[in-house]
Amino acid sequence: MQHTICALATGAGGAVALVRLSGPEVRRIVSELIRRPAALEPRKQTLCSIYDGKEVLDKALITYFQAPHSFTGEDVAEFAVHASPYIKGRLLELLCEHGAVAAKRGEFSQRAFLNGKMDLVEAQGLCDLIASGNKAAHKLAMDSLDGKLSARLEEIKKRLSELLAQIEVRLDDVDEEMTPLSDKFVEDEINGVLGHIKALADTFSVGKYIKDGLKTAIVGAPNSGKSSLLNALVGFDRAIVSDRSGTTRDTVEETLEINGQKIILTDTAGIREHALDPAEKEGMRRSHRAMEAADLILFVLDAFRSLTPEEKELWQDICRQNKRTIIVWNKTDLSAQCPLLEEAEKYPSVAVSCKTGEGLERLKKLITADVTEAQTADGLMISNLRHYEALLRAQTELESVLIRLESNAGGEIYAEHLRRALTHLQDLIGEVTPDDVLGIIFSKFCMGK
Ligand SMILES: Nc1nc2c(ncn2[C@@H]2O[C@H](COP(=O)(O)OP(=O)(O)OP(=O)(O)O)[C@@H](O)[C@H]2O)c(=O)[nH]1
Ligand SMILES: [Mg+2]
Repeated sequence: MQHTICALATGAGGAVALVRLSGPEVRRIVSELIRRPAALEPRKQTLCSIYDGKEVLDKALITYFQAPHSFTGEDVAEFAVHASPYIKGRLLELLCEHGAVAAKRGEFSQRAFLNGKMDLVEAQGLCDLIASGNKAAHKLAMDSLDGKLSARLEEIKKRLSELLAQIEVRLDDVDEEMTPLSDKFVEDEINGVLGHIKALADTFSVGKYIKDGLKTAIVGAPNSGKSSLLNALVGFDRAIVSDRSGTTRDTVEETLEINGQKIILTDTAGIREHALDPAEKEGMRRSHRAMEAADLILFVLDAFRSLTPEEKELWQDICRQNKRTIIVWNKTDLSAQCPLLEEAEKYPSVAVSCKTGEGLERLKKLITADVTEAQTADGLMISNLRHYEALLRAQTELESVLIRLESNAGGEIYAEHLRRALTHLQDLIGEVTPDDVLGIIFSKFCMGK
């Protein structure tokens, strides 16, 4: 039999806290604590005294949800108690003294999943929803939680299953009474499904930024205005600005929201050939590290002066990294003309002045441009590495069918690849996922969820 589990579902602070209890013993445990059997009516809140021995621990609002009409699919009670650390802690102790056990991370969600209340994609959406800190991340999580993403995956699975059935039925047709499937038909079907899978997988590059934030490094020569740019974008004096070269030593990080998206902005030490001291040298090493870790590079140049040899070298270095990069010509209040930069036409560029604020709105649009472009037609996106990898595996199997078609390998082989592709999609939704993997996935959820 399943244990009855309990946990605090709310964080620190506040006036009211929520304690959750789920499992077969909920009615008994609650009745013992409130000393009023039969007081619980499903989906109704009841004000009850919770007894700790002879004393009343608190007066709580208890909501009872009867199985299977609850979040977990089991009997559930939620106690809204006063948020004193003593009351919260003692209530959990009392619940355990009466037979409940402390829930593991994500255990309520895991039970909801096991009882068919939601699939793995929806459960992940729920976890992301709780963590979402901005509008874009919220939408992404909501699409996953309310089943839009699962519905798309089901459609893909259905199409593949139908194709597989058509192939398998012909494998059993020893008398060859059925018309064979043409290679063209199989190829078209596979290509159709591949199109959907690839479109979804392609959104990962951006989906993960929406969830985790876009790591953006501001790099360039000393005095080009990197720290000024950081300050202008975040809207306050975060980093020290001065007219002396080599002001910034350590990297300075700030998280902000641009057009509803999370951006993790890092200002770095200016790169030049000769560092004044070991601290500046270490600063430059950190600049390179930030550049390597970044998803997006803002290369800042002083439009007022021509390029130094070190700047040219740094630019070559950036080009070699093959990363999303935006060229930012700064100080356009001093000069209307930007010096020539090799291969600049390959990258988006913008002229700004950190002093007057000119061009900053355009820069912000460029920073978030990828997200607007990368969405599928209906805005569905994936942001989870596990989902991405499962889609890639399914994609590889389908591409194998296309290759095998060329050598006329036969239905047995096509069916095998299709079965494997389907298994990867089922794993994504959680239909065939082994228990230990489920345990790992749910252990990343928060307590009380
Ligand atoms: N006129 C003008 N001056 C600017 C602009 N942006 C920055 N400056 C000035 O340029 C100088 C250097 O600016 P910083 O932001 O400290 O430059 P940095 O790239 O961070 O320099 P390091 O930290 O030394 O690498 C300061 O005197 C700023 O006031 C601008 O758009 N226009
Ligand atoms: Mg600086």
